Amino acid sequence: MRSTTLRAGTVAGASAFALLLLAATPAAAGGGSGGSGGSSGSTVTTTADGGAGSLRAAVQAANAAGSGTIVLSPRTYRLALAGTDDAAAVGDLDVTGHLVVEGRGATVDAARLDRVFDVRPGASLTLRQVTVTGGVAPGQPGTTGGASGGGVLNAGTLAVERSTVTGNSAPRAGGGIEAIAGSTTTVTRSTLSHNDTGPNPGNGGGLHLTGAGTVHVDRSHVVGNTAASEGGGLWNSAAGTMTVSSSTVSGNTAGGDAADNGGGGLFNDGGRLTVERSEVRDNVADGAAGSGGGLLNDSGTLTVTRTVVDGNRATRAGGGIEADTGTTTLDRTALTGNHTGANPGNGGGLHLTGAGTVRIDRGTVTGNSADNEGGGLWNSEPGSMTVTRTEISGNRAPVGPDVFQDGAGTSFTVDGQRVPGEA
Ligand SMILES: [Ca+2]
Ligand SMILES: [Ca+2]
Repeated sequence: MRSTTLRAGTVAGASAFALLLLAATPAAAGGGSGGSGGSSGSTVTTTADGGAGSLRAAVQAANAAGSGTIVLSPRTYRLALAGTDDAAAVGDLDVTGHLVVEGRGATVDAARLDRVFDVRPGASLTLRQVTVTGGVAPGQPGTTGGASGGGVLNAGTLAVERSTVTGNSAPRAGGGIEAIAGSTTTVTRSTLSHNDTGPNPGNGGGLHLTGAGTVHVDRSHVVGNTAASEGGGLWNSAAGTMTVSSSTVSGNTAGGDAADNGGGGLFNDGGRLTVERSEVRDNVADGAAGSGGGLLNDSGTLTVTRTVVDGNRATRAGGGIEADTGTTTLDRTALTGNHTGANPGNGGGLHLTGAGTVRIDRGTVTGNSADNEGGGLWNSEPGSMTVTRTEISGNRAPVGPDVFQDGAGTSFTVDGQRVPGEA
């Protein structure tokens, strides 16, 4: 599903993308260096929220100086000043310069007063060894960043390194992190866990990208997040580029009821999503007609390489992967032990809806099950599905236990042999 809110963000973001990128790139390099010339090095001496020696005062000082590095200690810094602003005086910690937070095991808890960090356009934030928790996104859907980004809202450049974003909420999108148009987000050796989003509409429990931006998730864990509609773990926009490498996406849930809702682990809303050398396990699309327990590619370009998609389940179709038109490519990827059922329960491993293209090469499709048709792979009547050099065995379904071609379709081949259609 593409809500009006999300579409509006995409259109507005596309025009601003180039300008923001130009503004953000040189500055980001300075910020990433840990604060060079003109930076303000602030020592935080109290966990109190506000006043001399506080985290809030240090953020404000770095904003005033244009850049800075803040060093914390392994204690909990709990926000206590309610209110909404973009100057770090109250509520979330707004970053307007180039800030590095060396957490050294610190926790920053927004105590559900606001989100935790707000990276403003053109600004940059690097979080190292920080736990970000207790954030709730303020505002209304339909405004820029409104009701989005419970832990962090990123309109600039965000690097999350060896950190944890956990237990944050957003009504619209991005329970853990919301990245908006023109932003760059990297999550490295970090964990996004137990964040949630919804119900308005509720996309991207762990992380959500609106509009034209770039997200890299590397050597990280996306675990136990929940979205009311789409992308329990991660959600990529129509104009977005998202890459997930050497990471685990597991135990996430998407609850949307429509056939094009779901994507328990990851949802691609028409953009470019690449998943490589990763594991997508035990995610669920549990809405009434929820689809794509592991991944849902809604009319975009999905490439999955050297990845295990295992133990995911969906109510309607595509226990492992749901492809809804678009192009889906699996290379040296295992679809194992995924399940779909019972409404209607087609395509336990992978299901293609509509006139899309699926290519599977050098993979395995084993031990998947469907309550109705195509325990392993299910191809739509107008769809094209080309499978080569892949083991397909031990899948279960009442009709077409391993493979199923719907109706009069003629474009499902396994090593060049056409799979005959069934009504
Ligand atoms: Ca703010
Ligand atoms: Ca604020």
